[in-house]
Amino acid sequence: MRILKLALLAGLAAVTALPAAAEYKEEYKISTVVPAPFPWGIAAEKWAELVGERTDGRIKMKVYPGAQLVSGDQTKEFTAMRRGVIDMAVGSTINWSPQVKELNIFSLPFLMPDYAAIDALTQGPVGEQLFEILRDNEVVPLAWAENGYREVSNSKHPIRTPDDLKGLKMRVVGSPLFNDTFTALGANPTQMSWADAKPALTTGAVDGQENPLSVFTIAKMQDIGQKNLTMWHYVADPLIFALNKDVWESFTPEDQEIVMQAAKDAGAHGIEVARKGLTGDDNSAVEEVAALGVEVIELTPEERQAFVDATRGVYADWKEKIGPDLVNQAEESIANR
Ligand code: X2X
Repeated sequence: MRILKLALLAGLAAVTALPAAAEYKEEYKISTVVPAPFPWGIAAEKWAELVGERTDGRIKMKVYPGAQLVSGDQTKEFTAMRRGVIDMAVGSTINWSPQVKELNIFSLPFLMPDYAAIDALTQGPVGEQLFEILRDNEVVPLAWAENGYREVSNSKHPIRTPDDLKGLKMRVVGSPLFNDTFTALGANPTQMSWADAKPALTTGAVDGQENPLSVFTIAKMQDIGQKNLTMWHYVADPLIFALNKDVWESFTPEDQEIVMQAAKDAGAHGIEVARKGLTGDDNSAVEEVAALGVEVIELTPEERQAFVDATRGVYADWKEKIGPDLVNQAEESIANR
């Protein structure tokens, strides 16, 4: 009798599991720009790992770094995901901002003075509104992670004042906002993908770049001539876990819940890794890069203010383009953080 009951239950389980399993793909591809051990790659790997574990392998996700699913052109990632060429991504707001203009908000120069300000945006009404906009674009956003505060480096000389940027050839990525910011500072910006950035820095085709400290150290930029690094915290780069809408809708409600919770857990882990050695009393990430022979410049509040002043026009201009209501909301969330 007992055996019969068990067999019956097993049969039932098989029947209920079948439709979902049959609909699922062999593998879901997650696009990222950088792999582990960059905090970004770690966050994406963690997502895949947690989903694999929690669905008993029903949903298999694999990370494809280097924006390889879009031939290295990271600013095409969002469109590819929307169209279903890419199933899912852990993507940078910078790389998606050419298609979703509101995502430029995180690249407004000197909007977010500290980590609490980033959190006030991603975890508050601004984050909600941005997720709503992404949903309107046939993409399902689930959670946030972090690339980090983007610091400026170059091969020529230390940067302490806007004047020091004059004439420097800078590699930038994303929307024209980055061109505008560096042009306002007197530099000579060139848009290029991450895949092209390292060769351009190596040959001296460009003098400098801006990226989070973790990207600087893991990519060993000190070895390609980037000897001067200024900690100006001018913008920070949150990451978003998202899926193509049809892929999302193909999952059972139970699996949707698992995929979403796994993204939140992986995001929290990724943020912790991204901020390691950069918060509170722990300045070890900065000390490590200085120990590699890089001249690290920490600006005084007055020195930093000169960069803020030089980019106010760009801020005002892009506040209009992004949407004044959204930016006002961001300013309010930051003031009340
Ligand atoms: O290309 C960059 O600079 C990077 C890796 O930080 C992004 O994808 C935004």
